[in-house]
Amino acid sequence: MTTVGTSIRHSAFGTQVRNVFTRAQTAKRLLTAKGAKHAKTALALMLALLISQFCWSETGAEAWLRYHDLKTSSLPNLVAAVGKSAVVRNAADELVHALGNKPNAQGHARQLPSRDAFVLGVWKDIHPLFPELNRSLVPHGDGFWLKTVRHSSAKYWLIIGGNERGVLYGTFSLVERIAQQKDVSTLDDSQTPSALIRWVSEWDNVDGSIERGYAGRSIFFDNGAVWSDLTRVGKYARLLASIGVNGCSINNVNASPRIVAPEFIPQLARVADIFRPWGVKLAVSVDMSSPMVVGGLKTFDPIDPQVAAWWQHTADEIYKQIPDFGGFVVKADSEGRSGPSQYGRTASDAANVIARALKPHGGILLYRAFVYNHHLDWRDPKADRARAAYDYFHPLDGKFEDNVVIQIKYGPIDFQVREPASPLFGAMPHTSEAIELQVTQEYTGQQRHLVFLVPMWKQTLDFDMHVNGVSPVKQIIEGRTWHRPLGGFNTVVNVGMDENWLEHPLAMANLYGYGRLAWNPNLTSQAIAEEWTRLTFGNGTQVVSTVSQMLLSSWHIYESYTGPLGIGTLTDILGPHYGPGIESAERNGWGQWFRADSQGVGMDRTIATGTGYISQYSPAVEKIYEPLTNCPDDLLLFMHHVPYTHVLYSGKTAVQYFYDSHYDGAAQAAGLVAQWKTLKGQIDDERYSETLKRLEYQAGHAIVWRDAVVKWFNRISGIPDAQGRVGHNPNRIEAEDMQLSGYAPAEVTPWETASGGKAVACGQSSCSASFNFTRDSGSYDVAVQYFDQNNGVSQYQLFVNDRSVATWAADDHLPSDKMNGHTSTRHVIAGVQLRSGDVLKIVGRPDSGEPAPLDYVELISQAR
Ligand code: GCW
Repeated sequence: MTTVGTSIRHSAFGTQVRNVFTRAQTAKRLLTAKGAKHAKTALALMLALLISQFCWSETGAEAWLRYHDLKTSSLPNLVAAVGKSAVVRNAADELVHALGNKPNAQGHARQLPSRDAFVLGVWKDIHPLFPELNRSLVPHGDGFWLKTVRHSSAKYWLIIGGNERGVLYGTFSLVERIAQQKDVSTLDDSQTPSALIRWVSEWDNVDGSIERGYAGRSIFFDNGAVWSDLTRVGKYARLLASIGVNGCSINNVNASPRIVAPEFIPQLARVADIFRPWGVKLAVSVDMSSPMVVGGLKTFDPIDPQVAAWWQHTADEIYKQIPDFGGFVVKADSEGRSGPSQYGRTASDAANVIARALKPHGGILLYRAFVYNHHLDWRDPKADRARAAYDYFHPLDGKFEDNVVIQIKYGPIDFQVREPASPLFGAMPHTSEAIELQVTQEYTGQQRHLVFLVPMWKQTLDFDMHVNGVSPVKQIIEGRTWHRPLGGFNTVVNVGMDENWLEHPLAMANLYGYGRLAWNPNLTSQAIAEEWTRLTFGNGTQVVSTVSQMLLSSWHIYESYTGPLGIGTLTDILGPHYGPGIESAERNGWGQWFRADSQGVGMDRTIATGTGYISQYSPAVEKIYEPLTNCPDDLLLFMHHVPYTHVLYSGKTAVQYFYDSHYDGAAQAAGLVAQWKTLKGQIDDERYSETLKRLEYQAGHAIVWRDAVVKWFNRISGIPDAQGRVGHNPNRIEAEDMQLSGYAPAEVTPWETASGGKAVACGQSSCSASFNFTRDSGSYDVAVQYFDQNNGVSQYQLFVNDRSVATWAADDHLPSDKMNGHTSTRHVIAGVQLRSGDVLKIVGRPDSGEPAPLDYVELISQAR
C-alpha cells in the first residue's frame, strides 16, 4: 500500500522534489466521528455508523475546514511538494490531511512521480518541471495558479504559487472546491489577491483579557506573558491562512508599552514561529509612550533624536529575533492614549519616526485614523465627531513615509450598524490607506445576535467616492486609484478560548467573509454566504439555501430593531455597547449624538445649515447627501435633522417608519428561529441546538430593543403609532401589577428598558408573584421576562395552580449587574394548557447580588 520515494536533486534546475505518499482510507474517514476511534471488526464499523447517524455532534472548532464531505475517489492519492520551503511543505500536509489520509510514508523522489499526483510549489521550482506552462498566467506575490496538465501517461494537479504563501492559498482553495463538490477534474484558474495587506487584529491584553472580545479569554496571553502552550495559536493561524490572511497583530491597540520590552520580544518570537508555516506575519500594537515607559527616556517626543534611536534599536532587536516581523499598529491621541499632540507634533511626525525604524527591515506601520476629541461640546451645533478623522489627517496627506498606511474605520464614527463610507478614503491621494472592519460584533450584537456583516462591508467597499473618475473605496485601499505602493484591510477579530472561536456558531461566517473579501472584494455576499455554509454545514440543498438566506437577511433585521434610518446603534454607549440605552449617546462629550427633541431627530451635517461634514466628500457625493430630497432614507438621520413628520421615500413619516421597522425587525428575528428549526436533523445536534439557543435568545432580546426604542420615541415625539401597538400590550401582565409576596416594585434605569417602566425585585430568600388567568381556555406560550444579571444565578419556577410547570436559572453571562437593556431576558415555556380561573405563580429565589428580578409575563395564544 505504501511506496516510499527516494530523494534526488534535479541538478539542472537545482530543484528538490519531495514526495508525500499517501493512500486513500475511506473507511477510516467514516470512523472519524467522535466516539468511533477503532474499527477492528465489521461489527465495530456498523456500530460506529449507527452512532454517527443518531448523535452526530460537532463543536465548531474546525470551523470551515471540516473536510467531512470530501469525495476524493477520482483524485490522486499522491502529493508531491517541490522545494524546501516549510510553508509549501505545510501546504502538502494540509492537502494530505484534507484528502482523508495519513501520510503513510514520506520520502524524496528524484523525478516527478509517474502516476497521477498533486504537485505543489512556487513558480520558479515548478516551471523547470513543466516548461510548457505559459508564463503569462503566472501569479504575482501571494497569488496562485491551479492547473491540470498531462505528462506522458500521468495527470498532474498543479498548485503553483507566486510565492510560498500562494502555494498555501492555492491548496486551501483547491480543497475548498473539493469540499463544495465542485468539479476539479480540469483546472486553469489563476488568482491574485486584491491587496497586499490582509491582516487581522486582536485586542488582547497581556493579562489575558480581551477588549470587546465575546468568546472567552486570550489565546495568546495569560497573566502578563505569552502562553507556554500555543497549540490554539497554530490552529488559528491555519484558519487565517485558509482565507488568505497574511498578518496578525496580536495585542490591543490600547497597547501595553511592555509588549516591546526586551524581555517580551523572545515571547513574541515564539508566536511568530507558530505563525510562520502558515504564512501569517506577526505584528503588534505599540504605545507612543514606549520610549519613556520601557526605554526610560525623559520624553517620547517623536522628533527627539533619542526617541528615534530608541525606536530604531527596538525594531532592530525585534527583527533580529523575528526576521519576517510584519510591523506595528498605532493608536495615538485617541480616547486618552498618549500621542504626538502632547508635544505639539502631528500624526505624521509620530508615524514617521516609527516607520523609519521599520523600513530597513521591510516592516510597515498601520497608523489608525481613529483620532477624535471625546470631550466635544454637545451644545455647539457645529461640533461633530464624524468630521475628526478627515480634519486631522487630510492636511497631512503626502507627509508620511511610504511604509506608513493610514488605517481608517469604515465609517466616520465607530463601527455602527450603518454609517456612510468615511470621507477620508477619498482625501489622501499621496498616502497609502487600509480599511478597518470589525468581525467582533461590538455594536452589532456581540455574537449573541446573528449579524452577517459582509453585505454591510461591501456597501462601503463598493461606494464610489468620485475622487478620480470611478473610485470605489475598494479600489482606493487596494492602492489602484492613486498608484500607492501599499494598502489593504485590517479587521478586529477577537477570537477567544471558546472552542468554536467566536461563541455564536454562525459568527464565523464573518471571519470567513472578511478573508474572502480582502482577497477579492468583488465577490458577492451571496456567494460568500453559500460557500461558508457549504464548508461549515455541508452541501445539502436546504441547508445551503436556508442558512445563507438567514445570513443575508440578518444585518437588515438587526438594523431594523436597533437603529434604522442611519441614526446609529441606539445602544448604551457609556456601558458595554450591547442592549438599548438610548439617551446615553446624547448630551455628553463622546459625540455619538442623534439630537432628538420633541420636534425632530437627526444630526444636521449639511453644508448649508449643519456641521459641514458633507463638504468632506467630493462634489458628486455631496450631491447625494446634501439635498434632503436626494439623501437615501437609510442614511437620512446621519446627514439631516428632520421633523418626526418628515415623509420618507416609502411614503411613511419618519416616526411611523421607526415604529414599523422595530415591530417588523423583531418579528423577523423570531422568523430566524422558525427558519433554523426547519434544519433539525440536517445539522449535527450540537451545533443545531447551540445555534437555536442563541436565535431564541435573540428573538427575545429583539423585543426588548423594539419596546425600548418605540416607547422612547413615542414619549419624546408625542406622536402615536398609527397601528396602536406602542404602549399597548394586551397579552402582558406587568410584574408590578401581580399579587406580590416578598417582591417589591423596583425602578429600572434607563426607564425604557422595563415594560411599564418598572420591575419587581426580591429582597429575601424567596418571593412570588401571581395572577389569575382570565382569558379563553387553551394552549399558550408563557413568556416570562426577567433580568439576568451577572452578579448571581437566581432560580425561577413557574406554577399553574400550585403545579410546577417549569424551572430555570438566570445563569447567562450578560454584560451588566443591573436591571437594564443588557440583562432583560425572556424565558418561554411553550404550549402550556391554561383554563380560565387558573392561578399562575412565579417563584423567584435570589442569589448573591441578583434579586430574582421580574418584568412581566406575556401569554401568547396558540389558537389560530
Ligand atoms: O469602538 C471603540 C471601542 C474601544 C476601542 C476603540 C478603538 C480599543 O469601544 O474599545 O478601543 O473603539 O477602536 O480604538
